[in-house]
Amino acid sequence: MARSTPTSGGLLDRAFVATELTGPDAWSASHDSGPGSEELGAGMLYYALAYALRAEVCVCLGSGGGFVPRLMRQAQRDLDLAPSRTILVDGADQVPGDKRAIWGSPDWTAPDSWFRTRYPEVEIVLSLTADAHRELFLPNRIAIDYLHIDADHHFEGVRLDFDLFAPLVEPDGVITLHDSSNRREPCGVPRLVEELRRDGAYSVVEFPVRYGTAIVKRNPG
Ligand SMILES: C[S@@+](CCC(N)C(=O)[O-])C[C@H]1O[C@@H](n2cnc3c(N)ncnc32)[C@H](O)[C@@H]1O
Repeated sequence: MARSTPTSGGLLDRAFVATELTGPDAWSASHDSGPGSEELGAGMLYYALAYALRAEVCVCLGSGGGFVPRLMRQAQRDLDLAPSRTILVDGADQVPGDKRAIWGSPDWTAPDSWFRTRYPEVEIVLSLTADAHRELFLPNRIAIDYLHIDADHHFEGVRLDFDLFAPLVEPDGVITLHDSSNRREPCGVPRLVEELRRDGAYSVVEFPVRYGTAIVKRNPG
């Protein structure tokens, strides 16, 4: 699409988006952005939620290229939010091989990777989500303001991640689910969305961006 000439700098620094937020990250395409893109796609939602909520503790479960944690952290940076932390949990090589073959592996595990050198303050936890829950989150009583779930997409996996981590989210906090409209087998996120809607404890709003992003919020009471 042809770009109009902005009369001001615009809300977005397009060059910054392309070099620091999308950069070489191929996984950003799963959020309707793309490597080197000036457009953030669903990334704008992740940034806006962290920013608008002034989310002091952001947690991302699973990330191939660090796209969501970058946007969470960038919102905290732009707000000068201190203290604040963004925690990325990813099992990487600990994920069973058959699941790795389907859902992929992170490209940032090297400490000198593009993502980790640009956002060194994102706390990396190289663990399966259930282990991180038991060994890090529970003993340290970590309360989450904004949680993004994008790890094991099998139904049992995403249901487990939701059941373990949603109770750690503050009453006013939010959760986003990636692949909420991805109905290709064996993706179980749409089934989780259906169950959450049926159970009634949470409100769910789904956005038709690429494979779908659902925003989930606990109902009062
Ligand atoms: C499909 S990729 C995420 C792709 C993506 N939409 C993005 O933004 O990068 C899933 C990630 O979750 C991780 N993962 C899968 N199962 C996991 C588990 N049980 N615990 C922790 N991480 C897991 C994988 O290592 C991978 O990096």
